[in-house]
Amino acid sequence: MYKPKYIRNIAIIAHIDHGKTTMLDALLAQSKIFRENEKVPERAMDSYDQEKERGITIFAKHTSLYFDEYKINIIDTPGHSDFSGEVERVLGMVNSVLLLVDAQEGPMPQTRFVLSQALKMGLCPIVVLNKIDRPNANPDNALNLTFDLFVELGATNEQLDFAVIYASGLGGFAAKELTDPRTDMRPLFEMIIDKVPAPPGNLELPFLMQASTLSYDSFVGRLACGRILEGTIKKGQSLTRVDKDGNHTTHRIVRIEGYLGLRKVEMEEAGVGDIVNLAGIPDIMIGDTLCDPTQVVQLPPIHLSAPTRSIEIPVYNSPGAGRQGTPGTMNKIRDRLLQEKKANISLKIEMTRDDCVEVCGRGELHLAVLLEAMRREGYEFIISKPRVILKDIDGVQSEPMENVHIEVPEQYSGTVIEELSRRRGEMRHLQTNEHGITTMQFYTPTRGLMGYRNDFLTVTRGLGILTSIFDSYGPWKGPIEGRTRGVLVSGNSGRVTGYACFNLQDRGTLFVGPGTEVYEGMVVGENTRDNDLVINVTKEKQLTNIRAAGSDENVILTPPRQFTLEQAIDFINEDEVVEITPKSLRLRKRALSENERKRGGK
Ligand SMILES: Nc1nc2c(ncn2[C@@H]2O[C@H](COP(=O)(O)OP(=O)(O)OP(=O)(O)O)[C@@H](O)[C@H]2O)c(=O)[nH]1
Ligand SMILES: [Mg+2]
Repeated sequence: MYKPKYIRNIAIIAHIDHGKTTMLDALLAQSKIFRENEKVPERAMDSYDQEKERGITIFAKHTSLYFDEYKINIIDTPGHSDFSGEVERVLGMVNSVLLLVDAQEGPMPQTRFVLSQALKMGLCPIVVLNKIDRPNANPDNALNLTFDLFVELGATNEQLDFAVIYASGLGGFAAKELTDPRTDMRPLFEMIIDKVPAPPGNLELPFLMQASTLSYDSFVGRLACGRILEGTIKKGQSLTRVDKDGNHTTHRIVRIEGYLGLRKVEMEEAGVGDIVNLAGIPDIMIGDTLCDPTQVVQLPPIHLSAPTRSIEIPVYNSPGAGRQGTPGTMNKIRDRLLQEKKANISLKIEMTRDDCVEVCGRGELHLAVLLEAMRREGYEFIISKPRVILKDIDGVQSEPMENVHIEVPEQYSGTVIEELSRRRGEMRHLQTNEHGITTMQFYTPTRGLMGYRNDFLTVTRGLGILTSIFDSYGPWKGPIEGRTRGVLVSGNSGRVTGYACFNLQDRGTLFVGPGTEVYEGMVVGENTRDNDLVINVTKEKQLTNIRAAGSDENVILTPPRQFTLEQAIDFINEDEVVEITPKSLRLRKRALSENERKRGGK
């Protein structure tokens, strides 16, 4: 007989890279759902292609495992602040969270955000001081700082009395005390069973669930995932779906799905407290209520913070349009984005104009993941520079402000401070530790951070860490000058020659190498000066009598700078666009509209 008291629902939350997905690997590996000789792949839950490539979690995902007679439903969440909507969305499904804190780094900006969300939901977190195997781990200090953070965020007494455990996901062990033997994950499993409350709800009441996540299966279509709040459901039974506008439709549930480790399992029935996927409601949306047809109710919508920046996908009219992919007609792009809007609720898509679509998201990476997915599906399109979404708050023009956390080797701190101050950042904290690493915190307009990430990496020679997270809307900070350097623009079409590159490399940094096809108006490099410069990158060496055979191959070229999609988005100015095709990523100049010219391109 199914008993909700043997269910535990928990999410793993933390700052980026604090080890959530690796922790899940260890829990999966030790929950006896794998055969003896079966290995859990590294970061098994990061199953989406872009997650594997980028080494970060993008979507929240759940799985189920068993420990003794308990079924534990665990949700892995992303730590990057661009995907914080994923965390907000799933907290309603769980009854507690594992708050992972890197024992070396201590709490970081996203720790603060995810913890504040969990506390607001009334959850009592379990604090896991993770990565205690690291050489400079200082779990006591990390614990003190975490406690301070709870206090600062207004935790209740019950929340402040949190359970603590020390662990290493990589090492596959957890320990209640630092002096305990470090054997396996059993202490963490036991703590989850002991401290996480069993889900509330009544098996006898009519069925009730809210769709918190959607997934898709080519056979049964869209599946709604959520925690069953009341009652039970059997395959073949009918349910009423209530959408956000209060409309009712009734559907037969054709499949109930759960997980067992990395495998999907079909279930004949499911009951209150369990987290399941239901198929049979073709156009279900996130936030919709599913209930018994005899007792229709509407649950309050899932609230997510609004996006802070937007980009435009204008009509595509480049010289190369359609050569490498599906020509991006506005209608096709619109259809694709509408599809996205159904599942990706932290994105907002505006289709108010004929000549472009506006996509609003939380950050460059959030937008880049969608654009990259479209590109891989064969779409070809252009995008404009992101803009922040402004708001009128009590008659005051306001803009999004972010908390920026920076760690750099001490010698670079001066340049960073100078640049962020120019970008209207206010320094809130500055400290250099015994290892010569300077930690800084700034309160900065989102606008001021745009275009800064590339620069930051160059200036700190890739050794700096910059994370930022939306804080709140604040009064407009006045004009901020963007990129301080101009670009090199190709004045003609053709193939880039090594000869031209060699002669031009003193002018700045090239983005193209010999053999690349370019066209007029394409941005092919960054100027060392502040103006834009039209250049000829296709110039051939004049044949002369003294030319030695093969001399062209002997020139030594600096390798061109390659952009990732989010770096390209970060780099461009208002009068430039990124052209995205399945095979390439190009930057180019675009004509400004009359209105934009009046605004001065800002
Ligand atoms: N030393 C040590 N390294 C760890 C441990 N757990 C994870 N790591 C490393 O930390 C990095 C990030 O691990 P992930 O598990 O992907 O972190 P995450 O929290 O899931 O990251 P996001 O999903 O992107 O927020 C990887 O390089 C891991 O190998 C640990 O216990 N000890
Ligand atoms: Mg992860």
